[in-house]
Amino acid sequence: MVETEEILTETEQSTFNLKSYLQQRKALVEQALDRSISITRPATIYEAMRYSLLAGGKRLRPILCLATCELAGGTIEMAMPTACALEMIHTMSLIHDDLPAMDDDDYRRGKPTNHKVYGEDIAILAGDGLLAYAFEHVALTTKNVAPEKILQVIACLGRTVGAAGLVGGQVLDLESEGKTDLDAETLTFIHTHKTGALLRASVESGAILTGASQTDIARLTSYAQNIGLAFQIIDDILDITATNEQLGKTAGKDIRAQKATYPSLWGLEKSQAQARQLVAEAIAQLKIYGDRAKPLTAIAEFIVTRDR
Ligand code: GRG
Repeated sequence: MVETEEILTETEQSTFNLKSYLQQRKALVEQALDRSISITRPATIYEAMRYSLLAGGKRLRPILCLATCELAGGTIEMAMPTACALEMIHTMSLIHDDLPAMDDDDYRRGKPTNHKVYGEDIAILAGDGLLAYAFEHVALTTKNVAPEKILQVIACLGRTVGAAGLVGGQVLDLESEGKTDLDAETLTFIHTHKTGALLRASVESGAILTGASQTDIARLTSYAQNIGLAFQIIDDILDITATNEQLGKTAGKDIRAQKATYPSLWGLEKSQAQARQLVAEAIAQLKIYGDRAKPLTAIAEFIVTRDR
């Protein structure tokens, strides 16, 4: 078991400026996303795709991919197409999750949801368009990476979005609606698939692109699995403690829907402690990389301290 206090104190003492790092990386990602899709005919679908893709958000998944690629000896340029694809996939999952047939929400990233602006039919197709384009974008625009590594990344993304990943997690989530007696194992299954899988792929793909060894990929994947679960626990906590304005989406939905969450199973305090422990375990995986791991270490810390 890792000593949480010891690791967090070390991180706090580091001189790494996470705020400016995140701002700078986010700006690079936003620029690349803006360039990735232009409006052509039929304009409606391209506008709907761009509406959600460029609506903001923390850009955590692309930033994780870029940071892992750099840690493993690669460059931002090598990873940017995959980073953009991860954000396209994430955005499509938000568009579909917000649909009336799914979580039914009107508000996302501080704006009306895609179907509220473009209608359900176009919102479904905007999600489909983003999903398909994510794969095309990686295949066509990745430079200075061996073709077999690009193929591996494409396979990793496919596994992540399908029934073994996001789709499977979403199905179990839908089937669990109204069940207040959900056990921790089922809840963890839902979240490792629905939320954790894409965070894991963000880190794994960044490492794959550089030709990292299986040992490094396994170590970095373990980091990602821990932060993925911690991310969801904090998401559940923020749903209770934060405002609509803070989150840019509707807060308090889980309690209103009587949904089983980590805080409903364990309470707020134990959930917070569990998230901190997971982050400590994640950071422990990075120790071997020394200063090169500062960005990933600081991002893990950000996951438990974030307020939106
Ligand atoms: C992938 C084919 C395919 C279908 C989608 C709808 C669905 C299947 C899955 C739902 C996935 C989902 C919405 C999970 C929730 C993940 C989560 C915690 C999102 C919030 O992420 P943030 O806080 O959001 O990073 P921003 O807006 O900052 O990017």
